[in-house]
Amino acid sequence: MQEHPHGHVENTAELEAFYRDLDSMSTTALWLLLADQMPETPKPKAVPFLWKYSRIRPQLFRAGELVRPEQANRRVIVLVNPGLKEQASATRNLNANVQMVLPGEIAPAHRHVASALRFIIEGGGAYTAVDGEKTLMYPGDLVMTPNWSWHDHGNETDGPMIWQDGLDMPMVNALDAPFFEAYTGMQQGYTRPVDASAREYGRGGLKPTWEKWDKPYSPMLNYSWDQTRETLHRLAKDSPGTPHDGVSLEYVNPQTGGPIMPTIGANIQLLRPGEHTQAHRHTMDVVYQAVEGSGCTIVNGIRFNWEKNDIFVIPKWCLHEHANASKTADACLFSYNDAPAMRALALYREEGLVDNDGYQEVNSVFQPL
Ligand code: GTQ
Ligand code: FE2
Repeated sequence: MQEHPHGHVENTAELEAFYRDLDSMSTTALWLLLADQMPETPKPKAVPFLWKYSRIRPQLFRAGELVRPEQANRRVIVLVNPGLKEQASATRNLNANVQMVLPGEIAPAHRHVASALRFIIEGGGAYTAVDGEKTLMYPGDLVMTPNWSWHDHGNETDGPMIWQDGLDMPMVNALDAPFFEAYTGMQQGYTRPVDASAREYGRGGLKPTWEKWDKPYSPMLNYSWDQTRETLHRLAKDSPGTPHDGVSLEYVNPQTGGPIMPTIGANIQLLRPGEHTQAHRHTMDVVYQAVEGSGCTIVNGIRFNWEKNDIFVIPKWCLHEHANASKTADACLFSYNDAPAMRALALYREEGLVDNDGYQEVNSVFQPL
């Protein structure tokens, strides 16, 4: 490698004066910026990080005493990556938030161009409504709230309902394209039967011929945990999976076989007892939530131990490998990513670690806050 891949200009008094003159006319010299702005490989400001669910949960209940969704719009705790304090998000392109709706509450209807998904953590039977259809939510369900769809949440059960929200809001804002609209009234009109889309599109390989769906995202509102889990565990019995992610399945749009939304993709993966995957890296941000079992993920040489419901992030181009801590039980990880957006822009890259049989050296263990 050259010593200065971006070139190098030795500073002089004349150049200093030149830079000041450029600055005074709101310009600058590219050679001052090049090393920073065109690094040879991605240098994310975001850091690999993990939030313990056991620490987040009590704060959600505190928020439950302090604010109601009728005032706050959404009772949501935002996971802030220490490298991204200014934009207050979990990764450069994705928000990872945790939301709670208590019995009797309604989070009022609105829409925005930021796309969202929900991964259900606790409770059972509260609803999210999207464009006229309600779905009842249970732990492990993946619920979609795509770009510009009306949505409200309500809890008519007698227990709290908690889920993770994943949004592409930071990406939408980086592109200066946010729009938001509040609905007139708390709840939208419900025009379709509860969970209609799951009945129409939720049978792999069959879809109704009369439904004309031309939106750029999946018509499925809820990918139920029952079906996901059954498929995952069935495949894990006799499929090799991938060397980097174990038995990893993508949630897909049944119309296209492609990702569920144009900007956000989602996966569920299973690590078999004792399984330890090889390290790779890619140009997507990934937010993980542990769903079953326990294990660790090694990111850039740091070991992140996780157990059920913990949330952790892997920023772009960070080497990572996963290991199931148990020799007898499966471990499952849900994740979502910005790969569909990166692929659409021809920015997606991926590579495996070849040294040391694909395993990183572990230098430290992450200490959660
Ligand atoms: O539930 O509609 O975490 O609009 C952030 C923005 C949740 C929601 C978030 C939102 C929502
Ligand atoms: Fe929303």
